[in-house]
Amino acid sequence: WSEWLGSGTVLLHGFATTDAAAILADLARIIETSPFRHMVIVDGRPMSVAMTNCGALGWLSDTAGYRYSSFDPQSSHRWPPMPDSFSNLARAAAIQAGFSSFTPDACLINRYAVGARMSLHQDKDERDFRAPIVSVSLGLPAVFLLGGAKRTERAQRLALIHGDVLVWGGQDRLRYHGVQPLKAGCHPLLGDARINLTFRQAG
Ligand code: MD5
Ligand code: FE
Repeated sequence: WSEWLGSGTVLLHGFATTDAAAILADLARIIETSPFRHMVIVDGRPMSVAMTNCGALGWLSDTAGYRYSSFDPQSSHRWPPMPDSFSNLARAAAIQAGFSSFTPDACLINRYAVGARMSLHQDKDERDFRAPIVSVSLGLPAVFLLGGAKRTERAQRLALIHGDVLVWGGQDRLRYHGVQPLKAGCHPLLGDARINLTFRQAG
């Protein structure tokens, strides 16, 4: 079932559950070419979340800042192509939320180990904020923080479990958000990790 959390935000409960095994099989091939790595932020400190990308553009962070690039700086090759299992799921989710022309060109893949977190931020490295963002949660559950348009607005806590898909569009596209430190657990498909796929139209 689906739940509207704001004028442009819809939570599609379990939308990715049936495709999860196929997606994880495709992910295993992606990380053979572009493995997960801890990118650093401007001050040189590594992020607790490990990341990689697939698709024409990949999101990067290093001491020069945040940006999208066609190339994986670690392999100096292009990011692996976005598998059909990924893009079909993202487009189907966007359609459910009323975005019929969403064509993701970037998929950031976040891997949370126990204790990994993402502090409150906005996603604003993309060219056109009119395109929505689709986010797929797999593996261990997480507590998602959904803030407002300003950092100072108090954040709502939201439990995201394996198979949940969120679509952020319209007014909600630029809300502050984050993820609380991952709690220990064991998921039958992913063990002690959470994987998040974030689909964007970045270019
Ligand atoms: C995660 N990742 O669970 C989240 C899912 C990221 C990131 O935040 O930047 O990699 S994406 C959640 C999201 C995306 C765009 C807008 C909003 C939330 N929002 O307005 O709340 O690893
Ligand atoms: Fe984000």
